[in-house]
Parts: sequence; C-alpha cells; structure tokens
Amino acid sequence: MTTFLVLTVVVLLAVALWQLTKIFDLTQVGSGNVNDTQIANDNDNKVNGFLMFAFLGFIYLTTILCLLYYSDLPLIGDSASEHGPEVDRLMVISLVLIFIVQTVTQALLHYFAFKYRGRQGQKALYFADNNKLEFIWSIIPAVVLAGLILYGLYAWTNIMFVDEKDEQDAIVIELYAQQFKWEARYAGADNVLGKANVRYIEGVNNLGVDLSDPNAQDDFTAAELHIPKGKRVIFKMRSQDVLHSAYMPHFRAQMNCVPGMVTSFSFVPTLTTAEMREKPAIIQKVANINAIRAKKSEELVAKGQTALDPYTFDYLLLCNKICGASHYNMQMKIVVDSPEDFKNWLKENSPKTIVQAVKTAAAEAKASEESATQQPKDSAAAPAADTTVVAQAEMKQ
Ligand SMILES: [Cu+2]
Repeated sequence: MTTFLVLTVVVLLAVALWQLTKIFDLTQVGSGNVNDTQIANDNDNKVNGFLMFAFLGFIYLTTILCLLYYSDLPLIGDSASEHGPEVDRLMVISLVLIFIVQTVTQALLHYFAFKYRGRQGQKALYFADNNKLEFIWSIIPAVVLAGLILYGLYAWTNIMFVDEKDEQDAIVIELYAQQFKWEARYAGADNVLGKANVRYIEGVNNLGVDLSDPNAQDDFTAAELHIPKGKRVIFKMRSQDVLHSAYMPHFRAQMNCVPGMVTSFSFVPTLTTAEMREKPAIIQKVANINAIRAKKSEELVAKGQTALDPYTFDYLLLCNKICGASHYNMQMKIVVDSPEDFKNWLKENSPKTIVQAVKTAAAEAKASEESATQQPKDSAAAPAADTTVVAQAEMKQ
C-alpha cells in the first residue's frame, strides 16, 4: 500500500512538472520562441468540451454505483434509541437536498463549459451584473440553509433537553476515557456519582474516585456497559489524558470527552441487544461479515493457523476522535437488557464497589508485605551455610 501511495505521488509530481513547463511555454507565446501547436485550436476546445461531458458521466456513474453497492452500509433506519429516528430524518433530508443540488449544478456546470467552449474569433460577452439573477441565487440557498439549520437546532434542543422529572427517573453512568480504553462507573443505589479527580488516581482506584465522598461509597465499575431498555440513561463523560469522543452509533449518540471537565449526553434505549439481533438489516450485515470471516478462515487454516470465530452482533461504544496509536481499538461492548435482566445484573454487580476493591487491594498488599518481611528472616541463615559449602568445595579443588 505504501509503495502504491509513493508511486502515485511520484506520478502526480511528474504530471505537475510537465504542466508547469507547458505553462512556461505558453508565457512565451508571441515572443516567437514557441510554435503554434501549443495554442488550443477549435478542435482542441471541442475535444475538451466533450471530455467535460465524459467527466459528468463519470461522476453520475460513480454515484449510481455507490448507491447500488454501498447504500446498505450507512446506519439509517433501525436506530436503537428514542431520539434516533429524528437524527435519521435530519440526515436523510440533508442527503437528499445535497443529492439534488449536486446533480443539477454539476449538469449545468459541465453543459455550459461545453456550450461556451473556445472558438476562433469569438469574444466573451461582458455584462456587469444582473440583480434578478443574483437575488435568486442568494435567496434560494439562504432560505434552504436557514431551514436546515433551524430544523437542526430544533432537533438538537429536543435531544439534549432533559426535564427534571426525566432526570430524576434516569440512571446515571460515568464513561471514563483513557488511552486506549473505556471504563463505566455506575452511581449505585443513591444514583449520584461520587466526586472524582485525576489527583486521586492510585492503585485500583484508576478512575480517581474521592473515597471519602459519601456518594462514592456505592459506586461500582464495569468492563461491559449494561443499560436497560425503555429507561433514560444519563452519561457523564470524563477523559484522563487527551480528547476522546464517546460514540454509540446504533443509538445515534456522540459526545466529546474533554480532560478537566464533565460532558453529558442522555438517551432512552428502545431495542434490547437480542431484539436488535433479530432485525433483517442486522441479520444481513452479520451474514456478510461471517462470509468474509469464513473466507479468511480458510486461508488461515491452510496456513496451519486457527480459524476466526463467527461474529455475533453487539452494540458498541467507540472512540470517534483520533486519540493515538491504538485509537482504532478503543471500544467497549454495550448490552441493552430488558428491565428484569438489568435488575439482576445490578444485583450481581453492585456489591463489587470501588471502595470495597480498594480495601481488598490494601489488605492483599499488607498481607504480601508481611510475608515478604518474614521470608528474609528464615532464609538469612541458609545462604551463610551454603557459601561455606561452596568455599570448602572450591578449596578442595
Ligand atoms: Cu480515544
């Protein structure tokens, strides 16, 4: 791939140099240093005019092929959050508008380039301005853009606004980003996250939770993000090192994680992981991925390596800011449970609090320290005896 890129750059540089020498030649026109074949004649202009049409055909053909082969790749439809359809609608309206405008303007651009191609003896018509025309091409885009922006703002406010009642019923979860992993902290029974600061990070307390804060006593962490269907989840995001971005594509949710501040995003999940796995579009995607994996596995087995595991769909929390070398692998599995399953999961996991983990780690450290101080006492006599044995053996030799 690198070789291909280097070759492309070299070829493009050569073309650029060639064009530059041609431009230099053209600056010599009229000075008698250049022959007439360098000046475009009617035939050259005609060829270029038709090439413009060929390029228009290329743009349209590429668009049609992309629509045919790749239109199932964007995540439009089957969103798994309450606000998801609104984001999809905004996306579809923007895409359709862009599509129409691009199709019409490209056709006009290339047609006029052909129609008014250079002809021997023809001079361009000069006119200073046309108020009517300028009014039309200023007003139409302004109205359309203003409409899009207003609709976007309306959607944004709808998505971001959480009223007090919703806030009280919601579950609070912290998403902690660091190079290159995510960690989730649940607020526990009191539903209030304990204070945290990067200065408190020590040992197993890798989120820097303030252990003296009463609200932190029941906080617990999880390596898998479990959330319940039908209940609002408020995410509080923090970052330990650089800018990250919590991206949950299936829920149409994204928010930057900024070092030194807490950002927030909330949504209501509407489809459990099991329900999403039943969606025809997801079944199709999984089948496609597994077909690719099966083919790859054949190659691996032929080389004597182990085959790849088949893929099953899972929601993911990804990082959507290029944050370093392993950014691509910064992800966490999200499981949307039914309310009953979520309750059971909470029951199982909530006793494993951070405070408890810190206490256990401290006790273990103390125990290993004690055993370490005892050991040298026992072994202190032994090496002395050993050295004498070794010394005697050496003397005999
Ligand atoms: Cu990141």
